[in-house]
Amino acid sequence: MAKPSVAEHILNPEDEFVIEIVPGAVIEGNENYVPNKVSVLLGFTNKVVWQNNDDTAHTVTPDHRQSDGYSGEFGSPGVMKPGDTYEFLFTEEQEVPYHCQPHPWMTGKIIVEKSRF
Ligand SMILES: [Cu+2]
Repeated sequence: MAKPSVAEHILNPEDEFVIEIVPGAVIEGNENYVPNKVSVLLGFTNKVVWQNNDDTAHTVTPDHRQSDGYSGEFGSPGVMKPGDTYEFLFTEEQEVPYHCQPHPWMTGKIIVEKSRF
């Protein structure tokens, strides 16, 4: 399928949004994805980067299969080792609940919204 054409400001947003997998995230009850529930704005912060700062491997896995018309399938390809990052460019409004495959108590959510400006 051909990629949809996407506005330049959405392809090259002003900022990236960083979500840290914090040290100790592997332990149930600890904070894990920080911040945990985030709204990002198309054209501003729709490029999201997960950074694994824990000393354990983790994943970013959608709760339900999720794809973006431009960027394709969402989710880290396999595990993210300590120090690894995973980035994804969201180009459409969507809600993305996700979790860590080996540690299902680790959960987060991204809400991608249209800018009203
Ligand atoms: Cu994990």
